Amino acid sequence: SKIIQLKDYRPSDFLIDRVELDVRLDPHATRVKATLTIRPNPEGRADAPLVLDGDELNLRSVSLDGRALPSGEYETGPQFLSISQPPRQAFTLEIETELDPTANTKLMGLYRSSGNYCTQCEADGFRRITYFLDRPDILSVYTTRIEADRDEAPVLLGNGNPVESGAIEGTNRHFAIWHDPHPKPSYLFALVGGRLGHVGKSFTTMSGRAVRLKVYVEPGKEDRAHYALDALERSMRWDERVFGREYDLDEFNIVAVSDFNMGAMENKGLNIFNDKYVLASPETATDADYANIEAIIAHEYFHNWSGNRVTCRDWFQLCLKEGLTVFRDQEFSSDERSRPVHRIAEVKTLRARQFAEDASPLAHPVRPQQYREINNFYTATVYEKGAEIVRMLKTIIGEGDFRRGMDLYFDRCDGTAATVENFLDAFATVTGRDLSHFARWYSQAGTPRVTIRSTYDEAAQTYRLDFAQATAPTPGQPSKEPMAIPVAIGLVAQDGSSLTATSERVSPQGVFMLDRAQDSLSFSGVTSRPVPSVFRDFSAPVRTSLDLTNDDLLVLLRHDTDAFNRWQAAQTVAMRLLIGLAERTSVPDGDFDRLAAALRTFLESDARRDPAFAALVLTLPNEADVAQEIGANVNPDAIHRARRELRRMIGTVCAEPLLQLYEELADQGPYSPDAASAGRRSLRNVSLDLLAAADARQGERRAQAQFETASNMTDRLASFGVLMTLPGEAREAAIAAFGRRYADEPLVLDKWFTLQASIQEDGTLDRVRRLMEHPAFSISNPNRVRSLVGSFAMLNPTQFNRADGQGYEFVADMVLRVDPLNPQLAARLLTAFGSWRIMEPERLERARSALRRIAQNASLSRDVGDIVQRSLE
Ligand code: HT7
Ligand code: ZN
Repeated sequence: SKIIQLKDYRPSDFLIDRVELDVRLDPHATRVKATLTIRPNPEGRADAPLVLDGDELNLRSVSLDGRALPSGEYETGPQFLSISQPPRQAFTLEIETELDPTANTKLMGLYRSSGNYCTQCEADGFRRITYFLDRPDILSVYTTRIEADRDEAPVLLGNGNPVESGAIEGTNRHFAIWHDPHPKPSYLFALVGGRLGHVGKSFTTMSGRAVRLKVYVEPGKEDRAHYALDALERSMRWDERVFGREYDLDEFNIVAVSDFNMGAMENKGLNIFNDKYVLASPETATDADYANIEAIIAHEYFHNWSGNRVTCRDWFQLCLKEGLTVFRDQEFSSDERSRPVHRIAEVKTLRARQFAEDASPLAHPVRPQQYREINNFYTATVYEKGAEIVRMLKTIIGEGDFRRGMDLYFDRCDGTAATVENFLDAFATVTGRDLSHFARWYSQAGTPRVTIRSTYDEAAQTYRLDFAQATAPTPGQPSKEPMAIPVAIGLVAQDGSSLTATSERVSPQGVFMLDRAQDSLSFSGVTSRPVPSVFRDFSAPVRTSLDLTNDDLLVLLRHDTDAFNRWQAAQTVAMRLLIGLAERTSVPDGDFDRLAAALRTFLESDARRDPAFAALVLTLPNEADVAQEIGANVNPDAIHRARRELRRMIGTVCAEPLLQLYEELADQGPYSPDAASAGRRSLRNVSLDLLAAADARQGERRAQAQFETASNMTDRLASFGVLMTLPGEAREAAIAAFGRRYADEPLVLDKWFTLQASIQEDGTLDRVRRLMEHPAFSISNPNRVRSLVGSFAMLNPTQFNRADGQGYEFVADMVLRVDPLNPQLAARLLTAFGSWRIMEPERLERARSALRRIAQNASLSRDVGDIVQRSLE
């Protein structure tokens, strides 16, 4: 299929200034009348035909300036409508199409979820509603009239402001008209019709305008929408305070739906959400769910400026809105919660998803240069690495210039479809800097590795760090250039006292710019051999090799003023031990003892100050991280055994303080999702897990008791998770009890599916197969498929990567089964094969043959075809 290239971009030959849509909702025969005001683009070609995009559309009629077009004057198929000789001045095109939203299982365009009508147009779903110039640089003012049966769809929502609504006399139907004054690309179009309850409140913007905020959910679940509404209000206030951005319509509506391909969608004034990221109650949602809801509500709201008011010229610029908006939502969560704790969580996700992607056959630049299927580029690289680039920019130019640059960017680009160059230009203007080397972060794929060697000269009291950077080849980029890497750095004395050493190459903010392949940094006035603390707060998305001993690292754990690097130090030591255990290379016993002892001291002296941070320090790198770090010839069983063994050792040495914390941190008072309370729960639950790793029988009793008496989902699920690691009757009883208790709660059953699919035992594949027959499972609901099949593929390294290849074959079967229904979902599942090339030879061959079996299928979607082809290259 066709490859689309960034270098081929050219402006559209036509513009569409106004779109009037008249949508008559019907389960199988929805009628859409689109009246488009079109004119030739002065920047386009003069004699070009008008070619509109379509996808699976039924054309009913087409007329131009009020005249029905005879069939000789246009050409059409399900994928296009073209007029070879359109007028050379402005004209009106009226197109009528008919759709079957009930038959739409792809969840793109207009579809039904639990009987309600909703839309998803990003990236190219609008062409499934009407023929259009479905590209993000076509900005139009939309008016939408929606008509529906009153019983079927009492609530009718569109983009923008409500204009009019009423009954259609003599029928049981009614209508609503919405007008959105802000020109927008078609991917931000949305409508909703259905039976929905809501919660709402009024918000007064910084300039004093009143905005009605509403969150719509399944009737009866309104009490679970308050947290989302509160998060929305806090997001709006934050964007005013931190970025000076105000909301620009009279209403802001959020609708939760049960069938959704991704997390949520930022349609102008009408965000549509996967209900998993809206609905929350203490009994059904965990602390992590609350944090996700807050982050995603904020993310979609922040798109109103970074994405909607300033949109993307083309889909190659996706990171322009996504990377920037992830950065903004991360900053929001950091301000609302604990900054260091949030930073660690961000980096854990980045490493698990983006570093893995960058090391896989699917690696691509943050701004790709080509794609076959754009839906496959909503990736960790575009989102998470895209956010890291924005953060590095801020680190390099400083807070004041960053804000001035953002203001200039919004100012210059408001109402336009912009590029990454436009974004960087704003910062180049305010700082007077040349950012062309920095811009390489957008075009060069792969995670740089920075190697650092240290030399201390006691006589001269100098300390030197030698840096080298290198990036491994990625698909299409065999050789790499050096990157501009901000290294936030400090020196820590062995006894923890502060060091006043200086280097002129380190900025007053403590940042050294590494922009060559090799460079050195010298400090003078260093009175004793220090421990370097580099990449503080994870100042750049790189991997690091440092010549520090474990003892040096434990000094950092104890004394570093940078919380991120305290955590990182413990992770690095643990990673070394895990790799040693997994590869059976010799690790001196003393090394285990010293880590366990350091953690014990930490628990006794420090854990209570910041329980959330302590919980992170006590959580070992996960098995996939260890596999990544090993990088080749991986045996997942050995890694699993190693991690279990290290947990057991730490649980044993730290049993006393862990038990004390477990008892001390017991649930007090009613549940609150705030970060401090969540932090206490997380430390307590990490303690529960380590104690169970050290003593299975006692651990089982403790987990069982917590499971039965828990007063909130966080504690219940954590104890359920611990029970999953302990085979036996107690576990099976808990599984049955959980299943019965939440039989009518699909989102809670998703957690139940996930935890069972994650059991690292031989029987799990059969268990997953059986669960696919469970009445709550549905192959057409993305949340169900992701929680059962996706979790098996992504969260169960030993069973997905079974030595006999059955894990791969099962996931391949599922990809082939889901593909005809929902290609996007199938393609996502398939990305679980991302790490197949790092496996040991036997597994590697089995994974290859499963991938080949998929590739040989004649009727693959473009989505799956693209992923399987790139995975095998
Ligand atoms: N901008 C949104 C992306 C999205 C999406 C993309 C493809 C198919 C379905 C989709 N649903 C949402 C989400 C976001 O980043 O805010
Ligand atoms: Zn987004």
